[in-house]
Amino acid sequence: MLPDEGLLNYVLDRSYGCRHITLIDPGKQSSEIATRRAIAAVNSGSRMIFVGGSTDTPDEVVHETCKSIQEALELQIFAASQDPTSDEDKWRVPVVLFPGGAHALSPAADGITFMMLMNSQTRRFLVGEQLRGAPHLEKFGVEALPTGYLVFSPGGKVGEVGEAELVKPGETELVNSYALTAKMFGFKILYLEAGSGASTQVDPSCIEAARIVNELCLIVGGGIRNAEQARIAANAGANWIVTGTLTEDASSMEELSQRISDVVLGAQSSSS
Ligand code: 1GP
Repeated sequence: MLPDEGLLNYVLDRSYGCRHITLIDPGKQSSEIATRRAIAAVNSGSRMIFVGGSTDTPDEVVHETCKSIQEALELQIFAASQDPTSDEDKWRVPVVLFPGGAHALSPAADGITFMMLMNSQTRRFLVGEQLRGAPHLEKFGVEALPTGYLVFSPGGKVGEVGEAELVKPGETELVNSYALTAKMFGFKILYLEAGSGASTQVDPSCIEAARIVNELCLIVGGGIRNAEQARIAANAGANWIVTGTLTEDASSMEELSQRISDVVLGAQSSSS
């Protein structure tokens, strides 16, 4: 659901401190399960839903998931509007595509992280997939969020598929150069990614090096599983923290809600 201030303003707004994104991979769960998880995540404090992740999910599956999550959020907004004690705005969170390529698109999404995989060694992920996807997005009217995407070691599947020259811990000057480059290209967002299920999160000194470029909104994800890790990333300068695996391997909705509440608290407890 589109927030009142518009998608980009909502994403760039720093007045809420470090916020949390739940990543739902439609290739790994039915749209019903994805929707139940998204609703539980928003109820526990997530302020955005990303849909995507896998590299081989067909459009129809992505669309079904986006549509189903949007309908469930609308229902929650309606229910909240009937109850004076409940907060309607809590449910007004955007559903944003986080695509693995030009195939995973849906007109039911509020926007898309329109990304250049900046450290890819192949044209396909620098500009090729984008070239194929842009006309569809234009037709759908899905808002593109201009995003630089930088993959750190260990990098996981995205590092491999994207043929990324992985950034290593401590390469702060390199990260600063990437951040400046992202700004000069006109990107509003820089996503620092360690890879889904990564054994180590993005090195906080690298987050700090990107943070020096104050104009950029920093999204940080990959391998974050608890409040302390979220706090570390937020303290280093993350504006948003993404978690995916945390949601997908929870054994129940209660466990999922507890895990997300913890990470949200960790992100919010940051001193920066
Ligand atoms: C992957 O950054 C995201 O693109 C989330 O990673 O699955 O490790 O939370 P996790």
